[in-house]
Amino acid sequence: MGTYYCLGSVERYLFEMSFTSNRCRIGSNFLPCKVSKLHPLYQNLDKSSPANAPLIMGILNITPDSFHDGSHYNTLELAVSRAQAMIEAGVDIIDVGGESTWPGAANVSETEEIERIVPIIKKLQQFGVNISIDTSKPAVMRAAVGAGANMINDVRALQLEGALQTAVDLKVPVCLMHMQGKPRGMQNAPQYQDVIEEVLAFLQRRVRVCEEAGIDRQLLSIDPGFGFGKTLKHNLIMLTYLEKFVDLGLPVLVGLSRKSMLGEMTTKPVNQRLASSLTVALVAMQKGARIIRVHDVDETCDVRRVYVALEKLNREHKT
Ligand code: 9MG
Repeated sequence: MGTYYCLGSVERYLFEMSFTSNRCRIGSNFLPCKVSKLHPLYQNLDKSSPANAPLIMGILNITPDSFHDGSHYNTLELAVSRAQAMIEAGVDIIDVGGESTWPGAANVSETEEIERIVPIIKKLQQFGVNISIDTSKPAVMRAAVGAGANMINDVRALQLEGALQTAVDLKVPVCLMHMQGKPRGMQNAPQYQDVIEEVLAFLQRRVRVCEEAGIDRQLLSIDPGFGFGKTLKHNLIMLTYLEKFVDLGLPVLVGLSRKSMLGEMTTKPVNQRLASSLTVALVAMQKGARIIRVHDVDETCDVRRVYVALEKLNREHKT
């Protein structure tokens, strides 16, 4: 009888847990995070998604190799339809990027980056979805937020000239990521005495610099930067001890999706890393990551559904 009741409640919960495409940008759901006040963007904004669920950030790269067609019109059309599919699947934030950060990628000028991202952001903001801009360039940050982006995702943690002041002025949430070295050479023998201590110390330093410059702590999130100047072992240690980053009391963002560390473990090419990406997404959720940056939004939302159902049952059994 007891088992029957529990099963019934899980089924009912799963049934009630419908993710709609009607996204809202402000909300105030419960969140077991160690910060006293949390910016609305870091909470579950959609009343239909379960309280306490981690947020899914969908990757939308607007680089020439992202869309096979090449023409500007079709790039815009394709990017918008990809974004729409992510919204239907339950995405919380779409991360728009106009410059690739993989080691072999070519540099892109500020003007080119702005021309790539602004038309797409203008279109996407009509859907009411949260939009983050994946850039390190101050002018791109300003153009993106002017067009409707409401978050900055900076893999250089606001260290480029003018980036810190720009973030102060824009007053939107910012993700500060750790990277050892620069994208071009970062994977040439990265070294740490203690990867956790060093990455934690860097992030704490950047948080302090941001707060001293006038950025409200509530706006900040942190990211250990999987794959950015780290060997497979460094990445595995960071994932194993992800709670240490969560313990800093700021929302933790992780990007593991399809990364080469998964290729190293599975010997699979990038287009066959779905299973390994979902596995690490679940591990990150279990360890308290607040935002999971992924390519495969639909499948990761399924992982989240299962994770949330298990968590809810766990909590019910503890009370
Ligand atoms: C842009 N980008 C690529 N990988 C990333 C990661 O792991 N984290 C963040 N914040 N951004 C990333």
